[in-house]
Formats: sequence, structure tokens, C-alpha cells
Amino acid sequence: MSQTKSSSAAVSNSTAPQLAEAAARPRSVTLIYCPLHLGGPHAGASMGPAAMKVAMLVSKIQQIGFTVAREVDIAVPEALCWWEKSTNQARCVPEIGQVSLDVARAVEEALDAGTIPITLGGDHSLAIGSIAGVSNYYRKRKEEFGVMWFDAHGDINTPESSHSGNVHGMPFAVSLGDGDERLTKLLGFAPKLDASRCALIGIRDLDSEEVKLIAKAGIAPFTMRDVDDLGMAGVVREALRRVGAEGSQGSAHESKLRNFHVSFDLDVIDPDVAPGVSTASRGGLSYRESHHALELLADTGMVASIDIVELNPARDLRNQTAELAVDLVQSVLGKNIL
Ligand SMILES: [Mn+2]
Repeated sequence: MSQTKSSSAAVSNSTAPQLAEAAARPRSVTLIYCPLHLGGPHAGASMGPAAMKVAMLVSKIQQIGFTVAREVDIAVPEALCWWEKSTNQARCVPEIGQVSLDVARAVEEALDAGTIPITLGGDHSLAIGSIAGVSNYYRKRKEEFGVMWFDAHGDINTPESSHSGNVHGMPFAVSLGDGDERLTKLLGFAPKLDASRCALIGIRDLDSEEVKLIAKAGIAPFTMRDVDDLGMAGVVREALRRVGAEGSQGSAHESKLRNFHVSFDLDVIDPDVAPGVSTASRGGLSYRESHHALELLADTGMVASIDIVELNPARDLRNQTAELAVDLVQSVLGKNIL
């Protein structure tokens, strides 16, 4: 069950003239707090939403001229899943499935209400739910949408390929229709994503099996080497082309996308900058590269739904990763320097 409450304050759009370009987009967000930690052994992920609240999430969103229409708290079962005793190839699937359903409904409801859903984690297994909700929304409208997935990892393991059984290493695969059926068939249909409409950006730490799975899936992968070679602007431009975004040059897709889901795993950022994550990996995005990527996506005016995941305050230093996460929310909503 999820509980909801209305947010009190609202800020006039006129306070944000720099956002005029994206005026066609909703000026209103729904914040979905999902303290999910069952996707891995890192219980600290459950404190992620609380740490972002401490970092002034709501007021920073209001500062850039957005209204927080609604805040939703997703309840995560704690007592049902005994991590250490769970020996399945995919651990805690029934519990994650229940949370995913609640997240999916909250996300779809937020889109139906004309707001941008921002799901705040919590580990990345919550994307099983958020993407299911987004997918169902566009499915009803017979529209396509794209995914921009930022991650140090592939998150494309299956119960067969995974060494750990951690579901937070599987949400991309699940969304593409590959994995435990209790998750892939959430809301009664699969797959949730068209692989040719998906980009995966910032990868540098893949299992050998995942390398094959990425090639087989047909998504557009961009490694840290690509970021080094092309720069972030080049990577984002190429990602938009590969998935067939409207306005991109030379796309193979006939129909062009106008809506994107951004699934942002904070571990895509270098741990020197963002230490407060469960599975840190060196050699990640710099502070500016992470902001730049999201600013460039905001410029397209096509960001319709967002996940910010894997914040683990138990690993953080003075809440700096939570503060960065909140600043990144501002960037993806279109905050500019001038
Ligand atoms: Mn991830």
C-alpha cells in the first residue's frame, strides 16, 4: 500500500524565465519516495529518500519554478524478506514485485495527472516498477517512448547470468522482457521497452555475461571510453540519434520520439564526487559531466519521467551525494546556469 499526501507550497512559473524553452512540458512534478533496499545486500539504500529530503529536495524543485503536485510514499516490506537466507537466483522477488506494482501505479497516476513523476530511491530495482508504469501509460495512448539509462553497470543480468542474485543488477533486463516472470509480466504485459529506443550511458563495470547480453539486446551502449572520446555532448547527441529522438539527424527510426524516461543511477558518477552509493566504481562521470548530460536532455524538452536511484547515505560523506542528487534533479528539470 502506498500513502499519499498533498504538498503545501507552489511557486509561480514566472519565477523561472530561463525555462521558457521547455514551456510545453508539465510544470509540475510528483515525487515518489521509494526506500527499496531489497535489490541488493546494501540496507543503507533505504535511507535515500530521507537524505534527499534533508538536502531540500522539495524547495529546490520549487526554486526553479516547478510545483510539487503530490508526494507519494511507497511502503517497502522489511520483515518478509530475509536476505541472508534467500538463496534463489533472484532474491526477494515477491517483495520487489509488490513494491514494483505500487511504484508502477504511482508513476502511471502521476503521468495521467499531467505531472512528471520522479521516483527517488532506493536501489535500481525500483525501475522495474517505474518503467512498467511509464510503459503502460504510453501503451494506452499507442505512443512510443525512449529510455536514457545512466549507470556504471549494465543492470542487464538475468537470474541465470547473475553471480549474486541481486535484482538491482537486473532491472534493464526485466524491462526488456528477460528475467523472472513475476517481474517481467508486471501489469500483465511484456516487454516494457523496445530495445532500439534505449541508450545506456556511462558503463565501465560489466560482468562478462553482461557484455554479451548488451550486444544481444540491441540497446545503444555508451561506455566511459565513449564519454572520453566524444565528450558528453557528443554522447548525448549520438544517443538521441540512435534511439530516434525528434530533431536528431540521421536516425534509422522512421517514427520519432518525443518522450523520454531518464533512469539515473548515481553510481554512474565517479565515487570521488558521489561516494554515497551502494556499488561504487572508479572512473565515472565528473561533477560537470553528470550535470551536463542532464542539462542536454532537459534542453530537448522531452524528459517526461525520471528515476534517481542507488543513493546510500550509509556510505555518504556529510550528505554530499544526496545534495548532488537534488542538484541533478534541478538540472534534468531544466535549470540553467544563466
Ligand atoms: Mn543501476
